[in-house]
Amino acid sequence: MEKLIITAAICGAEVTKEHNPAIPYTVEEIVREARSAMDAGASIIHLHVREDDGTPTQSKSRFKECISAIRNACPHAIIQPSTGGAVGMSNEERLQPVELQPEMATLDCGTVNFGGDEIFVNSENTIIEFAQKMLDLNIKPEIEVFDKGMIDTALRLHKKGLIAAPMHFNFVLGVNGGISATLRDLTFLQGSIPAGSTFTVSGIGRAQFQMAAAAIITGGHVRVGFEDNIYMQKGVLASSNGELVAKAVRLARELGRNVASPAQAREILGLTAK
Ligand code: KMH
Ligand code: ZN
Repeated sequence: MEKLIITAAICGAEVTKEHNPAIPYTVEEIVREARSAMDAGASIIHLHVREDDGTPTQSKSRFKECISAIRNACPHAIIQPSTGGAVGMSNEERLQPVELQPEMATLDCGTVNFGGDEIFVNSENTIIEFAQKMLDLNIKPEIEVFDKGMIDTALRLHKKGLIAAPMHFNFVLGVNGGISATLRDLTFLQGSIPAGSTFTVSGIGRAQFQMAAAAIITGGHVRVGFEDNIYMQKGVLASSNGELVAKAVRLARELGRNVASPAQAREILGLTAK
């Protein structure tokens, strides 16, 4: 089986220090968390950034500052900025980090309820605009899938030449409003993507490590990190993203799957370091 790529979603846009005091806001904290994840075995840093007070931002200059500081500390990391940002941001705001021409960026392929009154809006025209921009800038999209129809949308865009093959998907399971974190639904998603594609699995909350184990044994890749889950186990907060990555590495070892280095991850994903 292909080596396992571990992505660390170190920050997110929604979780706060009130949930877990280790959530990073400042550049220094973001670097601390990226380094802990890379040292533990991650290859990809899925990156959201914040103002120093924790407010989520998609500011190009804040991303530039954080990316360059992460690169200094972890020169091999694959840095994958979010173009999802936070609920309610405009397309223009959300797209700013792609102007920095990262190797990868996220491409959210549909609208989803996020619980309560929160709706994460991605109209078809938005998805087309974002896909075209990434194609023009030679950025590999990670196709974010919160529900099965989002795969179908990505496949339609692929047919129109807006997303290149081989495609890379992130199955996010367990968001309130999205597909559930069950083996049945994960299998359904896995069976719905074209041969030759790669996929990562992000289980939300307590499903993080159950879904990670399922991904490890079925040839998928794994995302862990504070964006999706802040606990090591019920009632025990993780002290760092590195702790969560280390648990994914232990699972992989126990299940007989080797973990990819960043160079191996680039090879698997067909990336050329920029
Ligand atoms: N924070 C969510 C609204 C992404 O990174 O592309 C969107 C999100 C997905 O996290
Ligand atoms: Zn994200």
